Amino acid sequence: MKMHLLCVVLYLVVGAADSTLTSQYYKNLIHQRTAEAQEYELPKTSEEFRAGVDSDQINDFGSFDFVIVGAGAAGAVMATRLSEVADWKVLLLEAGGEEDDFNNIPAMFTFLQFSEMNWGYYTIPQTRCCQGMKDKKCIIPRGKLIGGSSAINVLMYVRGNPKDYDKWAELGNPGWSYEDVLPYFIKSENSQIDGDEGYHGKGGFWNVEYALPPSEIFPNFVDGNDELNASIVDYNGRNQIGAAKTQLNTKRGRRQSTGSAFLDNARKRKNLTVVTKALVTKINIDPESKVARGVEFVRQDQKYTVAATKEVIVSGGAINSPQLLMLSGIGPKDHLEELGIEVVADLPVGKNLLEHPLFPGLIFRTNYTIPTSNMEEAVEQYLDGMGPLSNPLNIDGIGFIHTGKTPSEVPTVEYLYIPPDGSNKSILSKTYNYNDDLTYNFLDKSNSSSDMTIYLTLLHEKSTGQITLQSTDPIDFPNIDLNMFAESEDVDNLIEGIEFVLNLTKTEAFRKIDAQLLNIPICADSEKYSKPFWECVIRQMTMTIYHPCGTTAMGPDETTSVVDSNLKVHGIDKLRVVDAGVFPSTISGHTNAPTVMVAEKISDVIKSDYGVNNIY
Ligand SMILES: Cc1cc2nc3c(=O)[nH]c(=O)nc-3n(C[C@H](O)[C@H](O)[C@H](O)COP(=O)(O)OP(=O)(O)OC[C@H]3O[C@@H](n4cnc5c(N)ncnc54)[C@H](O)[C@@H]3O)c2cc1C
Ligand SMILES: *[C@@H]1O[C@H](CO)[C@@H](O)[C@H](O)[C@H]1NC(C)=O
Ligand SMILES: *[C@@H]1O[C@H](CO)[C@@H](O)[C@H](O)[C@H]1NC(C)=O
Ligand SMILES: *[C@@H]1O[C@H](CO)[C@@H](O)[C@H](O)[C@H]1NC(C)=O
Ligand SMILES: *[C@@H]1O[C@H](CO)[C@@H](O)[C@H](O)[C@H]1NC(C)=O
Ligand SMILES: *[C@@H]1O[C@H](CO)[C@@H](O)[C@H](O)[C@H]1NC(C)=O
Ligand SMILES: CC(=O)N[C@H]1CO[C@H](CO)[C@@H](O)[C@@H]1O
Repeated sequence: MKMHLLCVVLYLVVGAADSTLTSQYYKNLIHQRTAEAQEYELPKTSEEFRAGVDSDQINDFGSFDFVIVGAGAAGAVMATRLSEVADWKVLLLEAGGEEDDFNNIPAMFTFLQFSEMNWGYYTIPQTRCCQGMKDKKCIIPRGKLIGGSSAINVLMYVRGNPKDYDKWAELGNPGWSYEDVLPYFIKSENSQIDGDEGYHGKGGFWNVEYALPPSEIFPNFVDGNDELNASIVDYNGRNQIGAAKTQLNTKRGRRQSTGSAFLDNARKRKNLTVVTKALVTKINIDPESKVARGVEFVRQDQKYTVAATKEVIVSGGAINSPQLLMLSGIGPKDHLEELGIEVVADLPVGKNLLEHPLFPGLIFRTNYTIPTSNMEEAVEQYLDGMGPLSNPLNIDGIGFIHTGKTPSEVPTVEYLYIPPDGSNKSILSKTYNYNDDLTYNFLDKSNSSSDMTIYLTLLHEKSTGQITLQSTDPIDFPNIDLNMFAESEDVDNLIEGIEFVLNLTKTEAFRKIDAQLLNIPICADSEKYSKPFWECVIRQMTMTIYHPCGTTAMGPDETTSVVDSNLKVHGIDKLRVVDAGVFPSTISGHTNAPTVMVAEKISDVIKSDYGVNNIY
């Protein structure tokens, strides 16, 4: 009995000391890494690989059944699923490093963009969009670590609309209708939410939950939508149009990248080799037979070649995969010849860059003020799986509407409700890359204790951009031309979205907190709040919601697509692209969950191709 009591006392003392230590550890970690981010200069090239690229000695890294390029949202899932097959040897090559306790804190996502976890891309100077950004360049963050962009993203779990996938199938891609892909969304998921029955998985690798606690003014969002007759929905369920609490890929308040959710379950397998800090510079393709034989990569100043006996799987993401393909001779003939690259396959690689524009210009002063909190409390709450550190951007609620005259179940615009969170927004404004005028005269005028923001995302943009090579040097960044708002229809749809948000904030529910639009101090040549005014503001202020896709689109036709419906590169054997680049058309959601779905599905296709039975 006495012994027992002693144990309890000891446990309590040691446990408490432990949690103080942990709490101190997190406070120091946040302090140090946020300070580093403030100072960090984004790189201009992948310079750390220079010596390896220049080395003229090639080492042999051996042979694997599958070589996967990139451990991102798709690559980590591919490696996890393919290494389930005991007699397959799988190699996963990742240019970045490991995740850590810092990137796992959801609210630190803005700081990750100013660290080695981000490749560091910007667009080339734009003419019709990004006009309010420094040098007219939008920032294009991309994860460079295990988990890829899913390790630095905002963690919103938004699958898109059933009709989006039916359209993929209609475009000539059998097997991609909603009915076909829904089982794969469900397979990955471990849902903690009260979603529609039949649409959610429990017991999958990937957790889905709500951030806790909701903002005190979340009910205003619900009531305001209700006044406009927008229903409350499970947007990943039966009906997407309406409003809802945000579903997040966190687990007890911590980030669930595909690295931690999927790959961590597989890394101890003997048949899976994961190599970090390895930049793949070329896919080796036999020019005669057009068969992919393996890849070349550089690591720690050394150059290697590795053979893939079954397949090379490129999962570098919608920006990097096109670059790697083009460096390897797969791309638009004219562009490759211009750079002196021998053409292996003439395909529209890098064209059809789709991206969801994000308009962050609607900030509202309210008479609600959030209670002050401090880092101490925030860390304690985080250790309990909740609180402000668990919520990436405090996007408490989201909604979907269809603008335009004809009703439709497919939304055109998404709105994201961000109540005041009291955070220091200085790093957020850095992620916008706004010029001094917009920074000082607009963003800096907002007060994060009392201002709420409603972001707008255009879901089905008509304008497309393009990825091209800047040079044949693999450490050079690709050229990213977003080309948003080339089509005026995109501007019109976004303006309707703005009108909807202004209507929403004039409801009784939002009048209760006296929501007033913060002054937008630009575009003074046009009458304030007229259509030309909004068009001008949109072209200045709109950034992206970080959803590039479509650059290696799937489809049956080699003039308009790069891969077939099994994601095999047209005309090349033993080579697939599996990442967000293969989306053939836009989706009404965010891109992470669909990318994971794509990888889940193709893993089964590959298993089936090689006669493996444990198919889902
Ligand atoms: C800041 C941010 C916020 C976002 N927020 C959300 C959100 O809230 N919800 C959502 O659904 N989506 C969000 N997204 C988008 C989502 O994360 C991506 O669509 C998704 O991760 C894309 O997966 P992918 O596999 O195509 O590419 P990635 O996840 O980017 O993976 C590519 C991987 O390949 C590696 N790689 C690339 N080239 C090479 C090479 N040559 N050699 C070796 N390795 C290489 C990269 O380092 C990376 O790890 C966000 C993205 C960002 C950047
Ligand atoms: C919402 O529906 C009610 C009842 O049908 C109707 O009276 C009201 O005008 C509608 N409001 C809006 C904004 O459409
Ligand atoms: C916000 O953070 C920046 C950068 O660390 C700092 O310069 C600024 O003073 C902070 N602002 C407030 C209001 O604390
Ligand atoms: C922000 O708003 C709060 C609450 O209204 C107020 O106390 C604070 O002084 C404001 N801060 C600034 C910088 O205006
Ligand atoms: C905004 O409200 C006005 C007045 O009720 C209505 O005519 C208009 O259609 C609404 N706009 C949108 C985009 O919902
Ligand atoms: C906010 O403004 C509304 C509308 O004017 C008013 O009814 C409410 O009492 C105000 N709340 C606070 C806290 O000032
Ligand atoms: C090719 C290869 O390395 N296969 C091994 C995969 O893992 C199983 C079980 O761990 C081994 O038995 C195989 O030899």
